[in-house]
Amino acid sequence: MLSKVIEDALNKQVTIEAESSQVYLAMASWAEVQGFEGVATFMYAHSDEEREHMLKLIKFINERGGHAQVSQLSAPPTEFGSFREMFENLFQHEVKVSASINDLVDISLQEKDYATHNFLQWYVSEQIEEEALARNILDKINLIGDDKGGLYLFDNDVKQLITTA
Ligand code: OFO
Repeated sequence: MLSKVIEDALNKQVTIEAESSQVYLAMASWAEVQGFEGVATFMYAHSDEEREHMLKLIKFINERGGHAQVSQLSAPPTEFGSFREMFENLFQHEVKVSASINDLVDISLQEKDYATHNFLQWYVSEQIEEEALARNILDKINLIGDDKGGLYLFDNDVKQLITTA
């Protein structure tokens, strides 16, 4: 059975994952409108992944006797300026998500809820991967700079970086 403190904290994370999904969906739509099909495909897939992260939390909360809440979400930006700005935004977003997962791990220890602590380890590993992926993409974008041909190739290649977690 979840304590109220843990249930509330997990529900806060449900909202964060749902908002992540919306942010990446907005990025996908922006990239698609700019004609960058590869980046759009990458972002649509990433948005789906975040929805999976949200669903995993919902199932866990309900399985443990809590009640997962579906709440109102804040609207993501609609413009992202450039690839660099957009992926920088994605990286910063993931850093914030990692901080919130770390807080959750901390709360689970304070509450001596070892089942939740164990469940959260999946998110801890996932965040390491997601931050590394975002950093890797940013490095590539920085190498390309403003080279149009390079951006075209990047758009083509980025689809291979789609993960399925
Ligand atoms: Fe991007 O890993 Fe969930 O939020």
